[in-house]
Order: sequence, then C-alpha cells, then structure tokens
Amino acid sequence: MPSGVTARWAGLGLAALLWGGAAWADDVPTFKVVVNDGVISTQRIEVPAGQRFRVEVTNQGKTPAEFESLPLGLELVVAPGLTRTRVLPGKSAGSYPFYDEFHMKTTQGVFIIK
Ligand SMILES: [Cu+2]
Repeated sequence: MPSGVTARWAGLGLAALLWGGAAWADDVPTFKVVVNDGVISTQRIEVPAGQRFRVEVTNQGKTPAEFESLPLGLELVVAPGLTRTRVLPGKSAGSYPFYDEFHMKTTQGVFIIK
C-alpha cells in the first residue's frame, strides 16, 4: 500500500478512537466528593457493581487532601481549590473504605458496591 494511503487510514482510526472515547466517557456515572480541611461531604457512596465509575474530588479547604481507597487502588492528591477525577474499572460487590489520608480521624467513609 502506498504510504499516503496508510497514513490516511491511520488518521481515520485515530479519529474513531477519540470519538469512541468521548462517547464512552459520558456514559460513566460520576460520584462527587467535597473535602474541606478534614470535613468530608459524604461518608457513604453507593456504586453499581461491575460498572466503570468516576470519582470526582474537590478540595475546598486551605490544606491539601489525599482521597484514598486502598482496596479500590485509588489515591488522589488534591491541592486546595482544585478538583481531580479518576475513572475506576467495575468492581465486585462489597464495601471499600475510603478517607482523606491527611485528615484521617474525621473523613472515614465507605464505597458500597452492590
Ligand atoms: Cu496515601
């Protein structure tokens, strides 16, 4: 195949990939958490089992936060005033503890996946 044709096909493939990615991203349910210097907006987040989901963490405080769930493999350091997100793969049913590791005593919570 002439190299020009190959490049054209590669371009189409990339476009399809980007398009597919955008459509896929919109289908992922988002679970929002707000942290504020040791205050957390929720201590229970219910998520459907076996489905990808997005966690969005906003830090409204004046100190950094580290939103973490070790059994989910999730660790998000969030500077003051910022929001960070992570898409997680589908998980099996169970309860998965989370916390802001920089404010452990007051931010304990749990993902309930069912
Ligand atoms: Cu950590």
